[in-house]
Amino acid sequence: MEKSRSKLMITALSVFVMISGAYFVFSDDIHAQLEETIFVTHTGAVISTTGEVLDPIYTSANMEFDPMEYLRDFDYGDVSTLPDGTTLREYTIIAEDDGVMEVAPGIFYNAWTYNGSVPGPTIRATEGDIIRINFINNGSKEHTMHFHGIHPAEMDGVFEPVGGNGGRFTYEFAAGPVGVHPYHCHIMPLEEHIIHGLYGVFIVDPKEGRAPADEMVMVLNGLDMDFDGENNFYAANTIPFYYQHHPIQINTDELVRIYVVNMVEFDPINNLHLHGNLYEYYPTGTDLVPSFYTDMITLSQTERGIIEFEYQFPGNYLFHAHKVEFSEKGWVGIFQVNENEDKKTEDVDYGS
Ligand SMILES: [Cu+2]
Repeated sequence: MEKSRSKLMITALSVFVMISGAYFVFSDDIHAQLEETIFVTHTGAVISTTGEVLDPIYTSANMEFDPMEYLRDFDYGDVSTLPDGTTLREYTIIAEDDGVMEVAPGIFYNAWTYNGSVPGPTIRATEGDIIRINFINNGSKEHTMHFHGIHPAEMDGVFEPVGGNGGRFTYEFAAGPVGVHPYHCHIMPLEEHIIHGLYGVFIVDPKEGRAPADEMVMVLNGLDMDFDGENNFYAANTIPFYYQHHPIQINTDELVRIYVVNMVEFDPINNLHLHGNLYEYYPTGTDLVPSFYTDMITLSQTERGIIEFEYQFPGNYLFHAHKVEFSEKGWVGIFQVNENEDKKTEDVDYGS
């Protein structure tokens, strides 16, 4: 009798512990689910919801971005010659922060842009050219342009915030050093201004030039759709999976040169793996002699370089992050290597 009573008490006690445990586990979830968020949309409407907030899903898409066009598009500016013979390259860059871009079917991103795209235009010059940028901030927040490279402090785009609604600033400096550099907004909170899209690529060519090549720009970027400090998608040039669905056409026996810049925030590293080949790698592009011959580079925030390769055999070859999570969330593409009719040599029968 005594034995069965204590057994009953133990059973009752364990049921109580289980139920209370379950309450503590589930009550947090329930409260989290019921938490209301109130916010103002870009159209001025006040929305209250207990659901997950994507910013903003209710305005229409108003941005066009073609990753294939961006890939090989270099902006040399309006060119003139100064009295001392130096080349002057002038640009007008307009910042905005109310863009909405459909980055995947039905998935909209609140993009902040330089000249209406993410990334902004690829600014290209020869070492020693004078770069003059007429910067206009048509956004609602303060923005700047901060270039990586060598220039005076007041041209660094950090301590001179440019006010929204038409604020202006003229950045002027000599292009240098030779290489590939990022530019981006440098207003705090920096992560927010970068993750929304205010960045681009600045290429400084050596005076003697580089060997002729099929040249491209790849900005490796992440998209934090719900702005919780974690990326939901990854890409080369903004649109997840774009170059997998639209393979980049290149030719056998033709030099390909890619200016690669890693702008992924939040994740400490990114990387780039090429299939069926290896490439010469020039870190930051500052040297004309490659540092590595590899099929894998690892890049931290704003780390960049130039990769060069030629394909011997035609066919489809993947390139992607070997951080598999990133490739499965969009950072993957294909080079479709076509037989180079100009350089076609004797056919060799491999593998038979
Ligand atoms: Cu900004």
